[in-house]
Amino acid sequence: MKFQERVFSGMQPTGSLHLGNYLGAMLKWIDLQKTHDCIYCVVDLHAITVWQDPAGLRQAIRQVTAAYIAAGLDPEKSILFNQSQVSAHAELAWVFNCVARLGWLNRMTQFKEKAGKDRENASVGLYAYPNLMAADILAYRATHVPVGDDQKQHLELSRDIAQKFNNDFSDQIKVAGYEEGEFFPLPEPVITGPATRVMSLRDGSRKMSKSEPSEMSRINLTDDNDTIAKKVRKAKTDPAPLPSEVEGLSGRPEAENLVGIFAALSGSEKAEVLAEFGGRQFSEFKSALAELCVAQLGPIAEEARRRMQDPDEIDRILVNGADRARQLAQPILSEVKDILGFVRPGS
Ligand code: AQP
Repeated sequence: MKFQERVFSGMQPTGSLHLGNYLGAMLKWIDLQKTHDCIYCVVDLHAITVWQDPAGLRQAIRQVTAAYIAAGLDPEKSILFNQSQVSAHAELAWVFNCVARLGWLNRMTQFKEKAGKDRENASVGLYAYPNLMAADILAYRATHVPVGDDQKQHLELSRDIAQKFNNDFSDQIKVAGYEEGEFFPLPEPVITGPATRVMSLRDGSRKMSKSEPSEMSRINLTDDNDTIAKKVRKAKTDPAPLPSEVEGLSGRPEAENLVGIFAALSGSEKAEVLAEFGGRQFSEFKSALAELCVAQLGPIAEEARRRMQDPDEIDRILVNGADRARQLAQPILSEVKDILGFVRPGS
């Protein structure tokens, strides 16, 4: 069976979204709306895998939603909702907890990084996070998942889970009228463009991240124009001028990061950026980059702020999106229950 192409992706409401989220994922989300059926989610169930202050979480869910829409996500065209409103995510995640193997989860580098040395004290949810992510995607039989490079390993695990489910229940899947091994698609990561892993502005070896303590390490989608320009001006660089060729960026992570950001924001490639700025000093390049960041991100921040003044409207959008999402996920979940042998009304 050829699966109908469908896009799913999500972001955690664990703080303000940043330039890494925008370039690594959101720009692609917006682009894919033109060609695909898209489902975009504020993944609040994922957020609580680490402690969240409840009032802060509620605010962050609305803020992330406002940022999505301000960046160009159309909630009429795409389905936009917060994960906890659609119980199919949690239900299917439990099924996948029983499909995925401990050995698979033990290999996940993000758990190791996030749990750190205090592994014994990490939540079970943080460990099982990739199973919930597989459920998010497969509850809609999504075929394409636009994400940043850091999610590649989790996506591979989603594929393994889909494949194992298809194999483990192949007889029941055939009885349900599907071709062998074709109940769930194996979702494809969409990790493209010059900024699939945006690095910290203070340290070119660390990913730009919401949870990094230094505010100067990232550009938030809520920053005002002066703050954006200041952060770019103060970004760490090395003393040499920019190279003229992409190869000249190797071993210069901060330079490579800034050139990648410039390329992604201007819709070009690193080579084109270096063709223009090669041989020039960082001071000159940073002025141009600051201008570009302000021109692109400033209006998003302003529109998100405007939308945050009407939280009821944001909540209405999320409730409506959740209704649409439920209609897609429920029949798939019912089929999963039948395949597993659960008894339910009409089974
Ligand atoms: N630095 C990045 N460069 C490119 N893409 C990135 N993404 C995140 N950081 C970068 C992509 O953004 C999407 C949503 O990420 P998330 O909010 O679900 O969680 P995360 O990857 O854990 O993001 P953070 O900022 O690092 O959050 P914290 O600090 O809370 O862990 C994903 O597609 C991700 O790839």
